[in-house]
Amino acid sequence: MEIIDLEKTFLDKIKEEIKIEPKDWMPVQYRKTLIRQISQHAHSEIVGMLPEANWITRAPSLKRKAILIAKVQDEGGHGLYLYSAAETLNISRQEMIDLLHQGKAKYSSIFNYPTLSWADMGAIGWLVDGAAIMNQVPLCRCSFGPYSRAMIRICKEESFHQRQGFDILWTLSRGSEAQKQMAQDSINRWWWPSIMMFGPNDDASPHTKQSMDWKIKRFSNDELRQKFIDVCAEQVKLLGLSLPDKKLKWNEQRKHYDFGEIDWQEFWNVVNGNGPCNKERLAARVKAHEEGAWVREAAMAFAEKRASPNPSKGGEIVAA
Ligand code: FAQ
Repeated sequence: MEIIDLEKTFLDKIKEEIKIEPKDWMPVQYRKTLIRQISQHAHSEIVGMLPEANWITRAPSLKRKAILIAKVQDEGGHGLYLYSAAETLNISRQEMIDLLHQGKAKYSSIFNYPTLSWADMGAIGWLVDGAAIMNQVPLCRCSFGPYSRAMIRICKEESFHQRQGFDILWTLSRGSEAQKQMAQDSINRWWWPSIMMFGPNDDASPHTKQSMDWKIKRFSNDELRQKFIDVCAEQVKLLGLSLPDKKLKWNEQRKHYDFGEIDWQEFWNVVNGNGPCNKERLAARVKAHEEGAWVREAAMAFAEKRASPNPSKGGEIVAA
């Protein structure tokens, strides 16, 4: 088939909401965009384990500790489904991880902030997982089959994470004055970085238009950010706490909350590697990867042993 026909078939599928699968023809740039976005997303899940893992040993009860361990483990699982989805686009996991470790691949800006108090586990669940869900539910309808299918399970788990975070803040907000203060301080620190997670404003976002035309993204960065702000502005009232934005105000005409100016200089500073914890996060990932080399080697040796014919059993393939 001529390229022009292949492209028409591809675009017809997009138009008719038929998923693009790994063996289908796709434009080079569509493949590149997906590898970029899915691998960035996978890296975010894996690096995103670090800020919360910091509190596992200091969770205030056995129940909270068990829930936090399960949550952090879920994030690791999300990273693995996403690396697998990206691998169907003809890039290896090792290549993706190398790019992360060399500082060439991005991961979400949010994970470069420190977790200073137990309340941060609540704010991360409520705000960071909340923002992740707002961004990721539309990705369940992404035009690329493996990514959209991975997102279905991820979103179910993220929604549990979001509720557990809200529950932590709810408990603190009904506790002592010091606990209430701790919750408020945490929201104050996590609010602005959370709304930066949606990415630059639409007019400064080079990828949005093409990604929306290809139905990789279903909503723009600003549309999703506004939806998130509208939801949080109401939910924070239930906690009896506030969001740190004096300009946050319901606009009856727009039927949305107006909000203050985002500090884009801070956002780009963090994205470009100069946030409060960028170096620490990357160093922790590189160390974990290096120290885990023996596990990968053992797993490979085991897989090879399982796949090799065993002469003592007449050449049949045996389970080790
Ligand atoms: N941080 O043109 P756009 C989670 C980059 S998972 C860092 O708007 P696009 C779960 C962008 O890559 C959180 N970089 O790009 C969890 C691009 O750079 P490039 C992660 C950012 O792709 C919870 C440049 O700026 N979620 O939280 C950020 O159309 C709790 C221009 O931007 C996903 O990855 C940022 N915030 O839209 C885990 C979701 N924003 O590549 C543990 C999937 C933008 O040209 C604990 N990704 N950049 O050098 C997406 O939906 C999109 O990729 C966006 C960006 C919306 C993030």
